[in-house]
Amino acid sequence: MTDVSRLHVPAVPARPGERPDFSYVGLSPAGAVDRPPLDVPVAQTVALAESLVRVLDDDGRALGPWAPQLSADRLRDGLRLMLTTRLLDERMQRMQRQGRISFYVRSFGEEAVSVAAAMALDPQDMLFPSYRNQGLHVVRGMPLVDMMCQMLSNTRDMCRGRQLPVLYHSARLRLFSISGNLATQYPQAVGWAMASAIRGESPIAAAWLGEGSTAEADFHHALLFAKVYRAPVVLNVVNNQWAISTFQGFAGGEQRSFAARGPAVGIAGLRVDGNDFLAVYAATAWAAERARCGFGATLIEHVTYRAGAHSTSDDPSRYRPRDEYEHWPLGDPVDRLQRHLVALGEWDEARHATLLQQIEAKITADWKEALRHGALSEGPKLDPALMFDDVFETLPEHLRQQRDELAAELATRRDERAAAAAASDAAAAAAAPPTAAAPVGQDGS
Ligand SMILES: Cc1ncc(C[n+]2csc(CCOP(=O)(O)OP(=O)(O)O)c2C)c(N)n1
Ligand SMILES: [Mg+2]
Repeated sequence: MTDVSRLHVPAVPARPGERPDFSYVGLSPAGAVDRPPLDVPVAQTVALAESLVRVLDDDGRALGPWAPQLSADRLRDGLRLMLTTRLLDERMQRMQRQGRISFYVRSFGEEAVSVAAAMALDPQDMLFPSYRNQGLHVVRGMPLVDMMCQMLSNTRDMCRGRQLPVLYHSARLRLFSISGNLATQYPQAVGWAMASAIRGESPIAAAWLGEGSTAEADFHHALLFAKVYRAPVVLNVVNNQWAISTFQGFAGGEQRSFAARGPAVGIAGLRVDGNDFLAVYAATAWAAERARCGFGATLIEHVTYRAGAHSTSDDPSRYRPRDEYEHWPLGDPVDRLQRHLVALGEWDEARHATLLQQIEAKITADWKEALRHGALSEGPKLDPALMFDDVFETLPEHLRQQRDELAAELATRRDERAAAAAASDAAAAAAAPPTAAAPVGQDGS
Protein backbone atom coordinates (compact mmCIF):
# COMPACT_ATOMS: atom_id res chain seq x y z
CA MET A 1 0.00 0.00 0.00
CA THR A 2 1.24 3.50 -0.77
CA ASP A 3 1.90 5.72 2.18
CA VAL A 4 0.28 9.01 1.06
CA SER A 5 1.93 10.96 3.86
CA ARG A 6 5.41 10.26 2.50
CA LEU A 7 7.13 12.98 0.53
CA HIS A 8 8.64 11.79 -2.74
CA VAL A 9 12.29 12.75 -3.06
CA PRO A 10 13.74 11.91 -6.50
CA ALA A 11 16.51 9.32 -6.22
CA VAL A 12 19.91 10.14 -7.66
CA PRO A 13 20.95 7.15 -9.81
CA ALA A 14 24.53 6.92 -8.51
CA ARG A 15 26.73 8.75 -6.03
CA PRO A 16 30.57 8.77 -5.92
CA GLY A 17 31.97 5.26 -5.70
CA GLU A 18 28.77 3.67 -7.07
CA ARG A 19 28.19 2.18 -10.53
CA PRO A 20 26.91 4.78 -13.01
CA ASP A 21 23.29 4.04 -13.94
CA PHE A 22 21.62 5.62 -16.95
CA SER A 23 18.75 3.14 -17.19
CA TYR A 24 16.35 6.04 -16.59
CA VAL A 25 17.24 7.68 -19.96
CA GLY A 26 14.56 6.66 -22.47
CA LEU A 27 16.23 5.72 -25.77
CA SER A 28 14.90 5.08 -29.29
CA PRO A 29 16.97 3.39 -32.03
CA ALA A 30 18.47 5.66 -34.72
CA GLY A 31 15.97 6.32 -37.50
CA ALA A 32 12.98 4.95 -35.58
CA VAL A 33 11.02 8.13 -34.89
CA ASP A 34 8.58 9.59 -37.46
CA ARG A 35 9.09 13.05 -38.91
CA PRO A 36 5.67 14.73 -39.03
CA PRO A 37 4.64 17.52 -41.43
CA LEU A 38 5.33 21.09 -40.30
CA ASP A 39 1.64 21.75 -39.62
CA VAL A 40 1.30 18.75 -37.29
CA PRO A 41 -1.32 19.49 -34.61
CA VAL A 42 0.43 20.18 -31.31
CA ALA A 43 -1.44 17.38 -29.53
CA GLN A 44 0.09 14.89 -31.96
CA THR A 45 3.61 15.82 -30.84
CA VAL A 46 3.16 14.20 -27.41
CA ALA A 47 4.77 10.96 -28.62
CA LEU A 48 7.61 12.91 -30.27
CA ALA A 49 8.22 14.65 -26.97
CA GLU A 50 8.62 11.31 -25.19
CA SER A 51 10.68 9.41 -27.77
CA LEU A 52 14.20 10.31 -28.86
CA VAL A 53 14.94 11.61 -32.36
CA ARG A 54 18.22 9.99 -33.43
CA VAL A 55 19.86 9.85 -36.86
CA LEU A 56 23.39 8.49 -36.31
CA ASP A 57 23.72 4.86 -35.27
CA ASP A 58 26.71 3.31 -33.49
CA ASP A 59 28.45 2.58 -36.81
CA GLY A 60 28.22 6.17 -37.98
CA ARG A 61 25.38 5.58 -40.46
CA ALA A 62 22.65 8.24 -40.90
CA LEU A 63 19.24 6.58 -40.74
CA GLY A 64 15.57 7.41 -41.04
CA PRO A 65 13.27 10.28 -41.98
CA TRP A 66 15.10 12.91 -39.94
CA ALA A 67 18.46 12.42 -41.73
CA PRO A 68 19.27 15.87 -43.16
CA GLN A 69 20.72 16.17 -46.66
CA LEU A 70 24.06 17.83 -45.93
CA SER A 71 27.06 17.91 -48.26
CA ALA A 72 30.37 16.45 -47.10
CA ASP A 73 31.77 20.01 -46.96
CA ARG A 74 29.00 21.07 -44.62
CA LEU A 75 29.59 18.03 -42.40
CA ARG A 76 33.31 18.82 -42.28
CA ASP A 77 32.40 22.42 -41.34
CA GLY A 78 30.36 21.00 -38.48
CA LEU A 79 33.27 18.87 -37.30
CA ARG A 80 35.72 21.79 -37.53
CA LEU A 81 33.39 24.11 -35.59
CA MET A 82 32.74 21.53 -32.87
CA LEU A 83 36.47 20.87 -32.54
CA THR A 84 37.19 24.61 -32.41
CA THR A 85 34.66 24.93 -29.61
CA ARG A 86 36.17 21.99 -27.74
CA LEU A 87 39.80 23.04 -28.06
CA LEU A 88 39.01 26.63 -27.12
CA ASP A 89 37.20 25.20 -24.12
CA GLU A 90 40.18 23.07 -23.07
CA ARG A 91 42.58 25.99 -23.44
CA MET A 92 40.42 28.40 -21.45
CA GLN A 93 39.97 25.83 -18.67
CA ARG A 94 43.79 25.56 -18.46
CA MET A 95 44.18 29.35 -18.52
CA GLN A 96 41.79 29.64 -15.58
CA ARG A 97 43.83 27.03 -13.66
CA GLN A 98 46.97 29.08 -14.38
CA GLY A 99 45.28 32.17 -12.96
CA ARG A 100 45.13 34.01 -16.29
CA ILE A 101 41.31 34.28 -16.30
CA SER A 102 39.13 34.41 -13.21
CA PHE A 103 36.39 31.92 -14.10
CA TYR A 104 35.27 29.61 -16.88
CA VAL A 105 32.28 27.45 -17.83
CA ARG A 106 32.91 24.53 -20.19
CA SER A 107 30.57 23.21 -22.87
CA PHE A 108 32.55 19.94 -23.11
CA GLY A 109 30.29 17.14 -24.38
CA GLU A 110 27.54 19.53 -25.46
CA GLU A 111 29.15 20.93 -28.62
CA ALA A 112 26.56 19.51 -31.04
CA VAL A 113 23.68 21.21 -29.22
CA SER A 114 25.06 24.63 -30.14
CA VAL A 115 27.04 24.04 -33.32
CA ALA A 116 24.42 22.03 -35.23
CA ALA A 117 21.62 24.38 -34.16
CA ALA A 118 23.48 27.55 -35.19
CA MET A 119 24.29 25.97 -38.55
CA ALA A 120 20.62 25.05 -39.12
CA LEU A 121 19.37 28.55 -38.32
CA ASP A 122 19.52 31.61 -40.57
CA PRO A 123 22.28 34.16 -39.83
CA GLN A 124 19.54 36.78 -39.39
CA ASP A 125 17.80 34.79 -36.65
CA MET A 126 18.33 36.21 -33.17
CA LEU A 127 20.01 33.89 -30.67
CA PHE A 128 19.50 34.07 -26.90
CA PRO A 129 22.18 31.78 -25.43
CA SER A 130 22.85 30.44 -21.99
CA TYR A 131 26.42 30.49 -20.61
CA ARG A 132 27.13 26.97 -21.95
CA ASN A 133 26.59 27.63 -25.68
CA GLN A 134 30.07 28.68 -26.86
CA GLY A 135 29.40 26.87 -30.15
CA LEU A 136 26.76 29.43 -31.13
CA HIS A 137 29.36 32.20 -31.01
CA VAL A 138 31.93 30.10 -32.83
CA VAL A 139 29.52 29.29 -35.68
CA ARG A 140 28.33 32.90 -36.01
CA GLY A 141 31.96 33.90 -36.52
CA MET A 142 32.70 35.79 -33.32
CA PRO A 143 36.50 36.19 -33.45
CA LEU A 144 38.12 33.91 -30.86
CA VAL A 145 40.26 36.90 -29.85
CA ASP A 146 37.07 38.77 -28.90
CA MET A 147 35.86 35.85 -26.81
CA MET A 148 39.26 35.62 -25.11
CA CYS A 149 39.41 39.37 -24.42
CA GLN A 150 35.97 39.15 -22.80
CA MET A 151 37.24 36.30 -20.59
CA LEU A 152 40.34 38.32 -19.72
CA SER A 153 38.19 41.38 -18.85
CA ASN A 154 40.88 43.38 -20.63
CA THR A 155 40.89 46.63 -22.62
CA ARG A 156 39.28 44.95 -25.64
CA ASP A 157 36.54 43.26 -23.57
CA MET A 158 33.17 43.94 -25.25
CA CYS A 159 31.61 44.05 -21.76
CA ARG A 160 34.24 46.51 -20.48
CA GLY A 161 34.94 44.35 -17.46
CA ARG A 162 31.37 44.43 -16.23
CA GLN A 163 30.46 40.79 -16.71
CA LEU A 164 31.68 37.38 -15.65
CA PRO A 165 33.89 35.63 -18.19
CA VAL A 166 31.85 33.73 -20.87
CA LEU A 167 28.94 36.18 -20.86
CA TYR A 168 29.79 37.49 -24.36
CA HIS A 169 27.48 39.30 -26.80
CA SER A 170 27.42 40.71 -30.30
CA ALA A 171 24.64 42.87 -31.72
CA ARG A 172 26.24 42.58 -35.17
CA LEU A 173 26.17 38.77 -35.05
CA ARG A 174 22.71 38.74 -33.47
CA LEU A 175 23.89 37.09 -30.26
CA PHE A 176 21.96 38.53 -27.34
CA SER A 177 23.90 39.36 -24.16
CA ILE A 178 24.04 36.42 -21.75
CA SER A 179 22.60 36.91 -18.32
CA GLY A 180 23.93 35.26 -15.18
CA ASN A 181 20.35 35.24 -13.89
CA LEU A 182 18.99 31.94 -15.14
CA ALA A 183 16.16 31.81 -17.70
CA THR A 184 15.76 35.55 -18.36
CA GLN A 185 16.63 34.84 -22.00
CA TYR A 186 13.42 32.84 -22.49
CA PRO A 187 10.83 35.66 -22.17
CA GLN A 188 13.26 37.97 -23.97
CA ALA A 189 13.44 35.58 -26.93
CA VAL A 190 9.68 35.16 -27.06
CA GLY A 191 9.19 38.94 -26.90
CA TRP A 192 11.75 39.44 -29.67
CA ALA A 193 9.98 36.80 -31.80
CA MET A 194 6.61 38.48 -31.21
CA ALA A 195 8.07 41.81 -32.33
CA SER A 196 9.47 40.20 -35.48
CA ALA A 197 6.02 38.77 -36.27
CA ILE A 198 4.32 42.12 -35.58
CA ARG A 199 6.69 43.78 -38.06
CA GLY A 200 6.02 41.03 -40.58
CA GLU A 201 9.73 40.11 -40.77
CA SER A 202 11.10 36.63 -41.39
CA PRO A 203 13.87 36.27 -38.73
CA ILE A 204 12.89 34.08 -35.82
CA ALA A 205 14.36 33.82 -32.32
CA ALA A 206 15.97 30.84 -30.61
CA ALA A 207 16.81 30.47 -26.92
CA TRP A 208 18.68 27.91 -24.82
CA LEU A 209 18.54 27.08 -21.12
CA GLY A 210 19.48 24.14 -18.93
CA GLU A 211 16.99 21.62 -17.56
CA GLY A 212 17.55 22.97 -14.04
CA SER A 213 16.51 26.43 -15.22
CA THR A 214 13.07 25.17 -16.24
CA ALA A 215 12.22 25.59 -12.55
CA GLU A 216 12.34 29.36 -13.06
CA ALA A 217 9.05 31.23 -13.46
CA ASP A 218 10.48 32.91 -16.57
CA PHE A 219 10.43 29.54 -18.35
CA HIS A 220 6.69 29.11 -17.73
CA HIS A 221 5.78 32.71 -18.58
CA ALA A 222 7.70 32.43 -21.83
CA LEU A 223 5.93 29.22 -22.83
CA LEU A 224 2.52 30.75 -22.20
CA PHE A 225 3.22 33.85 -24.31
CA ALA A 226 4.76 31.72 -27.06
CA LYS A 227 1.66 29.50 -27.12
CA VAL A 228 -0.95 32.26 -27.03
CA TYR A 229 0.64 34.40 -29.78
CA ARG A 230 2.24 31.51 -31.73
CA ALA A 231 5.54 33.34 -31.48
CA PRO A 232 8.11 32.33 -34.13
CA VAL A 233 10.66 30.97 -31.69
CA VAL A 234 12.62 27.78 -31.09
CA LEU A 235 12.88 27.08 -27.36
CA ASN A 236 15.71 24.71 -26.44
CA VAL A 237 16.08 22.91 -23.13
CA VAL A 238 19.55 21.43 -22.79
CA ASN A 239 19.08 18.46 -20.49
CA ASN A 240 22.69 17.68 -19.52
CA GLN A 241 21.47 15.70 -16.48
CA TRP A 242 22.94 18.09 -13.90
CA ALA A 243 22.30 21.58 -12.54
CA ILE A 244 25.53 22.11 -10.61
CA SER A 245 25.20 19.22 -8.08
CA THR A 246 21.48 18.76 -8.57
CA PHE A 247 20.30 15.79 -10.65
CA GLN A 248 17.71 16.31 -13.44
CA GLY A 249 15.07 14.40 -11.45
CA PHE A 250 14.90 17.32 -9.03
CA ALA A 251 14.18 19.68 -11.90
CA GLY A 252 11.12 17.58 -12.79
CA GLY A 253 12.64 15.13 -15.26
CA GLU A 254 11.18 11.99 -13.64
CA GLN A 255 8.32 10.22 -15.42
CA ARG A 256 7.75 12.93 -18.04
CA SER A 257 10.33 14.46 -20.33
CA PHE A 258 11.13 18.18 -20.39
CA ALA A 259 9.98 18.25 -24.03
CA ALA A 260 6.52 17.09 -22.89
CA ARG A 261 6.03 20.44 -21.21
CA GLY A 262 5.62 21.88 -24.74
CA PRO A 263 2.43 20.03 -25.73
CA ALA A 264 1.23 20.35 -22.12
CA VAL A 265 0.78 24.09 -22.71
CA GLY A 266 0.05 23.97 -26.45
CA ILE A 267 3.52 24.08 -28.04
CA ALA A 268 4.99 21.33 -30.22
CA GLY A 269 7.53 19.20 -28.33
CA LEU A 270 10.54 17.28 -29.62
CA ARG A 271 13.00 15.17 -27.63
CA VAL A 272 16.30 14.85 -29.44
CA ASP A 273 19.65 13.08 -29.04
CA GLY A 274 21.77 16.14 -28.21
CA ASN A 275 25.03 14.30 -28.94
CA ASP A 276 23.91 13.53 -32.51
CA PHE A 277 24.96 16.41 -34.77
CA LEU A 278 22.55 15.33 -37.52
CA ALA A 279 19.55 14.94 -35.19
CA VAL A 280 20.08 18.37 -33.60
CA TYR A 281 20.50 19.91 -37.07
CA ALA A 282 17.33 18.26 -38.42
CA ALA A 283 15.20 19.05 -35.36
CA THR A 284 16.29 22.70 -35.36
CA ALA A 285 15.68 23.06 -39.11
CA TRP A 286 12.20 21.52 -38.68
CA ALA A 287 11.29 23.77 -35.75
CA ALA A 288 12.68 26.88 -37.48
CA GLU A 289 10.73 26.17 -40.65
CA ARG A 290 7.55 25.61 -38.63
CA ALA A 291 8.06 28.94 -36.88
CA ARG A 292 8.74 30.76 -40.16
CA CYS A 293 5.56 29.27 -41.66
CA GLY A 294 3.49 30.66 -38.79
CA PHE A 295 2.80 27.34 -37.06
CA GLY A 296 4.30 28.61 -33.82
CA ALA A 297 6.95 27.67 -31.31
CA THR A 298 8.62 24.31 -30.68
CA LEU A 299 10.15 23.18 -27.41
CA ILE A 300 13.18 20.97 -28.12
CA GLU A 301 14.76 18.96 -25.32
CA HIS A 302 18.36 18.04 -26.15
CA VAL A 303 19.37 14.97 -24.19
CA THR A 304 23.07 15.28 -23.45
CA TYR A 305 25.56 15.03 -20.61
CA ARG A 306 27.65 17.73 -18.90
CA ALA A 307 31.01 15.99 -19.32
CA GLY A 308 32.96 18.51 -17.25
CA ALA A 309 32.43 20.32 -13.99
CA HIS A 310 29.64 22.90 -13.75
CA SER A 311 32.27 25.64 -13.75
CA THR A 312 35.83 26.19 -12.58
CA SER A 313 34.38 26.66 -9.06
CA ASP A 314 32.85 23.17 -8.97
CA ASP A 315 34.16 19.68 -8.11
CA PRO A 316 31.75 17.04 -9.46
CA SER A 317 33.66 14.14 -7.88
CA ARG A 318 31.91 15.17 -4.66
CA TYR A 319 28.46 14.28 -5.95
CA ARG A 320 28.63 11.89 -8.95
CA PRO A 321 30.77 8.91 -9.99
CA ARG A 322 34.03 10.00 -11.59
CA ASP A 323 33.53 7.65 -14.57
CA GLU A 324 29.91 8.59 -15.26
CA TYR A 325 30.62 10.15 -18.67
CA GLU A 326 32.29 6.94 -19.88
CA HIS A 327 28.96 5.15 -19.33
CA TRP A 328 26.78 7.82 -20.95
CA PRO A 329 24.72 5.92 -23.56
CA LEU A 330 24.72 8.65 -26.24
CA GLY A 331 28.50 8.82 -26.65
CA ASP A 332 30.56 11.86 -27.62
CA PRO A 333 29.20 14.31 -30.23
CA VAL A 334 32.56 14.98 -31.91
CA ASP A 335 33.50 11.28 -32.16
CA ARG A 336 30.10 10.43 -33.61
CA LEU A 337 30.25 12.99 -36.44
CA GLN A 338 33.85 12.02 -37.14
CA ARG A 339 32.83 8.34 -37.40
CA HIS A 340 30.02 9.30 -39.81
CA LEU A 341 32.42 11.20 -42.09
CA VAL A 342 34.86 8.29 -42.02
CA ALA A 343 32.01 5.85 -42.86
CA LEU A 344 31.15 8.08 -45.85
CA GLY A 345 34.77 7.92 -47.01
CA GLU A 346 35.04 11.71 -46.52
CA TRP A 347 37.50 11.81 -43.59
CA ASP A 348 40.51 9.97 -42.18
CA GLU A 349 42.95 10.01 -39.27
CA ALA A 350 45.59 12.05 -41.09
CA ARG A 351 43.14 14.82 -42.00
CA HIS A 352 41.84 14.81 -38.46
CA ALA A 353 45.32 15.20 -37.00
CA THR A 354 46.09 18.09 -39.39
CA LEU A 355 42.84 19.84 -38.50
CA LEU A 356 43.57 19.53 -34.77
CA GLN A 357 47.01 21.05 -35.31
CA GLN A 358 45.59 23.95 -37.32
CA ILE A 359 42.98 24.76 -34.70
CA GLU A 360 45.51 24.55 -31.84
CA ALA A 361 47.86 26.87 -33.73
CA LYS A 362 45.07 29.39 -34.30
CA ILE A 363 44.06 29.31 -30.63
CA THR A 364 47.69 29.84 -29.58
CA ALA A 365 48.09 32.81 -31.95
CA ASP A 366 44.75 34.33 -30.90
CA TRP A 367 45.56 33.95 -27.21
CA LYS A 368 48.87 35.77 -27.75
CA GLU A 369 47.01 38.55 -29.53
CA ALA A 370 44.36 38.73 -26.76
CA LEU A 371 47.06 39.06 -24.07
CA ARG A 372 48.42 42.17 -25.81
CA HIS A 373 45.22 43.89 -24.65
CA GLY A 374 45.90 43.04 -21.02
CA ALA A 375 45.51 40.17 -18.57
CA LEU A 376 44.44 39.92 -14.92
CA SER A 377 47.90 40.59 -13.52
CA GLU A 378 49.75 42.39 -16.32
CA GLY A 379 49.46 44.61 -19.36
CA PRO A 380 47.09 47.51 -20.00
CA LYS A 381 44.07 47.85 -17.69
CA LEU A 382 40.59 49.17 -18.24
CA ASP A 383 39.98 52.67 -16.90
CA PRO A 384 37.92 52.16 -13.68
CA ALA A 385 35.97 55.35 -14.50
CA LEU A 386 34.26 53.37 -17.30
CA MET A 387 31.97 51.91 -14.65
CA PHE A 388 30.02 55.16 -14.69
CA ASP A 389 29.34 55.04 -18.45
CA ASP A 390 26.54 53.51 -20.50
CA VAL A 391 23.79 53.29 -17.88
CA PHE A 392 22.38 56.79 -17.49
CA GLU A 393 22.04 59.34 -20.27
CA THR A 394 22.63 62.02 -17.63
CA LEU A 395 24.64 60.81 -14.67
CA PRO A 396 22.75 61.43 -11.38
CA GLU A 397 24.37 63.80 -8.90
CA HIS A 398 25.47 61.14 -6.37
CA LEU A 399 27.21 59.13 -9.11
CA ARG A 400 28.85 62.27 -10.51
CA GLN A 401 30.30 62.85 -7.05
CA GLN A 402 31.56 59.28 -6.86
CA ARG A 403 33.13 59.58 -10.31
CA ASP A 404 34.92 62.80 -9.26
CA GLU A 405 36.13 61.19 -6.04
CA LEU A 406 37.47 58.24 -8.01
CA ALA A 407 39.25 60.58 -10.47
CA ALA A 408 40.87 62.45 -7.56
CA GLU A 409 41.89 59.19 -5.88
CA LEU A 410 43.40 57.85 -9.10
CA ALA A 411 45.28 61.12 -9.69
CA THR A 412 46.72 60.99 -6.15
CA ARG A 413 47.83 57.41 -6.66
CA ARG A 414 49.38 58.30 -10.02
CA ASP A 415 51.33 61.18 -8.41
CA GLU A 416 52.49 58.94 -5.58
CA ARG A 417 53.65 56.29 -8.04
CA ALA A 418 55.48 58.90 -10.13
CA ALA A 419 57.17 60.35 -7.03
CA ALA A 420 58.20 56.87 -5.85
CA ALA A 421 59.59 56.06 -9.31
CA ALA A 422 61.55 59.35 -9.41
CA ALA A 423 62.95 58.70 -5.94
CA SER A 424 64.04 55.19 -6.85
CA ASP A 425 65.64 56.47 -10.10
CA ALA A 426 67.58 59.07 -8.12
CA ALA A 427 68.72 56.45 -5.59
CA ALA A 428 69.82 54.15 -8.39
CA ALA A 429 71.75 56.97 -10.09
CA ALA A 430 73.52 57.84 -6.83
CA ALA A 431 74.53 54.22 -6.25
CA ALA A 432 75.53 53.56 -9.88
CA PRO A 433 79.25 52.96 -10.67
CA PRO A 434 80.90 55.82 -12.57
CA THR A 435 80.47 55.59 -16.35
CA ALA A 436 83.26 54.94 -18.84
CA ALA A 437 83.33 58.67 -19.60
CA ALA A 438 84.41 59.28 -16.02
CA PRO A 439 86.64 56.40 -14.96
CA VAL A 440 87.62 55.96 -11.32
CA GLY A 441 90.40 58.34 -10.32
CA GLN A 442 90.20 60.56 -13.38
CA ASP A 443 88.16 63.20 -11.59
CA GLY A 444 90.71 63.28 -8.80
CA SER A 445 88.86 60.97 -6.40
C1 LIG B 1 17.99 32.95 -10.89
C2 LIG B 1 19.21 32.15 -10.56
N1 LIG B 1 19.16 31.19 -9.62
C3 LIG B 1 20.25 30.48 -9.31
C4 LIG B 1 21.45 30.73 -9.93
C5 LIG B 1 22.69 29.93 -9.56
N2 LIG B 1 22.97 28.95 -10.62
C6 LIG B 1 23.84 29.24 -11.61
S1 LIG B 1 23.95 27.99 -12.73
C7 LIG B 1 22.87 27.03 -11.87
C8 LIG B 1 22.49 25.66 -12.38
C9 LIG B 1 21.78 25.70 -13.67
O1 LIG B 1 21.64 24.40 -14.19
P1 LIG B 1 20.99 24.12 -15.59
O2 LIG B 1 19.87 25.06 -15.82
O3 LIG B 1 20.68 22.69 -15.68
O4 LIG B 1 22.13 24.54 -16.63
P2 LIG B 1 23.59 23.90 -16.82
O5 LIG B 1 24.50 24.64 -15.90
O6 LIG B 1 23.51 22.46 -16.51
O7 LIG B 1 23.95 24.16 -18.23
C10 LIG B 1 22.43 27.69 -10.73
C11 LIG B 1 21.47 27.13 -9.76
C12 LIG B 1 21.47 31.77 -10.90
N3 LIG B 1 22.58 32.07 -11.58
N4 LIG B 1 20.35 32.45 -11.21
MG1 LIG C 1 21.82 21.16 -16.58
